[in-house]
Amino acid sequence: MSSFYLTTPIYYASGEPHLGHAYTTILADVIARYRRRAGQDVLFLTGTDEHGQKIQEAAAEQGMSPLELCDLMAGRFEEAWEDLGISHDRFIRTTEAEHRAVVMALLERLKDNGHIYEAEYAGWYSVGQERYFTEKEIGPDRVDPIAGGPVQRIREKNYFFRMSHFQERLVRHIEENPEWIVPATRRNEVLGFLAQPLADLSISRPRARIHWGIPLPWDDAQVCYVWVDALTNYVTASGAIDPGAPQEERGFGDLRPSRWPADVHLMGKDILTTHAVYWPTLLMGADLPLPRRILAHGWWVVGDTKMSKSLGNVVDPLDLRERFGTGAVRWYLMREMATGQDASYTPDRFLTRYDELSNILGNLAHRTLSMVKRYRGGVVPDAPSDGLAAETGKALAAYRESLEGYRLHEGFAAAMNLARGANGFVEAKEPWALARDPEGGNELDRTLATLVRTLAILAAMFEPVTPNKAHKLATRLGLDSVPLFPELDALEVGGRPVTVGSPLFPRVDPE
Ligand code: ME8
Repeated sequence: MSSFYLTTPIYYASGEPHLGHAYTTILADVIARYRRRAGQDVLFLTGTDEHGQKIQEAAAEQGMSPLELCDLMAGRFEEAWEDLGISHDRFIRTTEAEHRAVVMALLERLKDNGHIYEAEYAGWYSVGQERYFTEKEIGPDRVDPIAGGPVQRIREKNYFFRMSHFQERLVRHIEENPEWIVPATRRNEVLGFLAQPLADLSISRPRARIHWGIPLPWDDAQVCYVWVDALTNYVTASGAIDPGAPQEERGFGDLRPSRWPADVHLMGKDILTTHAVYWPTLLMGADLPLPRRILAHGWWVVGDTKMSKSLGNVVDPLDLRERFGTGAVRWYLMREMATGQDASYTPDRFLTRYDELSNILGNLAHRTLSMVKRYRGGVVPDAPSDGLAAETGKALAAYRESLEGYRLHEGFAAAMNLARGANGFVEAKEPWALARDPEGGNELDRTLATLVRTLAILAAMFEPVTPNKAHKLATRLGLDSVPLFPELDALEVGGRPVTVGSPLFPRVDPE
């Protein structure tokens, strides 16, 4: 069985989960579910980023210890993911002992390889992004260029990683692997950034200023820079490094069988540089293989302003879920955003997308099941079910290609189009007229069997995005479970008892 390892960012434990976090995590979940459904052995990792100045300050503001705050917030993220149907295999917290040991092993490795040196440093630091920016990046107003927050002038002794040493190798890697960073606009952004000389990376902070972090193995007065700590989570969870083993046997690279390298790191475009520049150069420095792909998606905005805690316009996905259900939130997020581009949340668009589920897919299921009940006593006729064979084949191929190419919005558009086409098939066949026609029996059997078969295929196509509803649909069709993709060809629908049930996506009052 082939394996697939995918990751989301680990979210800062300083704030509540919001729609943006939900988007990336649902995106990962959809891909994970699709891959499992296609027969792969998946490792799906998410978690929380728990060290650094941001957390230290947030905890102090709330009168808690940093770990108390992290325990609380990690719990909030885990609950949110449970409510949104996330099927992660591992939730990592950077305060775990295993992670701490792996970070220390990695730092030691970088040092042994001669890539670390000590120096005095002065620069502009954004606590919001937990990173330094150049004069040019912060501009005359001196704000962090990503979220517009404040930056502070810091001068102190740090240890540095010779990131500059890997610049050429990184550029070559990006040029030789055009699909390594997707979409292409993001890849060009990184290449643009790398057209300038790359500075070395400060990888530590004096403990006197920031105590909340992992100590450097060789200098207890310094803690590891939080991004180096955080990025390493992907390796920790892969099992590539056994921190308990002696240094020579720690299994960097290919010594220890593990899930490393990741097949894809998913993230928002805000943290592309850290993933596409810091992370691969750190891996090169530690002689570890690079992840196979980096996907940076766009930004959810509200109306036309960025969603942000300070603006107070953060959309709470759990609130939407309470009113419309988990499937509706997941569907909206996946269907509405073209992977890679920005998208705007508006209640109107949310309702429009919900209506698709209700009026097209839900309606197809309801009318099909009702007709099987009314005309055939609730048992699917044992007749050829090939009425929509060409449409189905085409839709499935487009869907699979889109999901494998991370164009999920296109894949789900193809799935919804198939449902739309099947509704058209109902109108064209007029089963109600066939039922009245003494000669219409065979044609009616064929029509109903075709519709049930199409719904079974739609259950498989919708399972990654609306898992609960897809399972419900499969049960109503008389199936034991949602079929896997390799099972679809041989699927028999005839003779199965169906249940009509209440609408899968009930109509809602737009108010
Ligand atoms: O950056 N639209 O954590 P974070 C789309 N701890 N996606 C959004 C979004 C929005 N408006 N807002 C947030 C960190 N996201 C670090 C990551 S990884 C080693 C360390 C999503 O809590 C998106 O995935 O600020 C973005 O990259 C991430 O949340 C940032 O989460």
